Amino acid sequence: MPEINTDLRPKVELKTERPKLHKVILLNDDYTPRDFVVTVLKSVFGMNEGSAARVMQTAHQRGACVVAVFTRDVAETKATRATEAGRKAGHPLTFTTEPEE
Ligand code: TYC
Repeated sequence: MPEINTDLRPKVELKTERPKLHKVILLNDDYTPRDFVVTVLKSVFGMNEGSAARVMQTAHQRGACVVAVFTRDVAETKATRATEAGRKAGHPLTFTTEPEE
């Protein structure tokens, strides 16, 4: 005997989408002192000396380096703060953001 579905409640699918993550990217330039880059990475991104030095060195050698990923708001706020720290000290240091695929 075929069974008949007697449940008349509409099926509600609950979907909670994960917010898309955004990368903060450090760009190399020819002028910002290496120590300054490391100091900004430590203060804005909470990195330790070793990780900050590695990220700085990678950007220096390859032109850019992903610092970390965050939700869009946090990524943009941190990139702006870090870039402004450079401007305030007269350096062209630049951080950008881009969505992760
Ligand atoms: N290239 C800079 C120099 O030689 C140092 C530097 C490294 C600047 C990484 C920016 O994202 C950067 N003084």
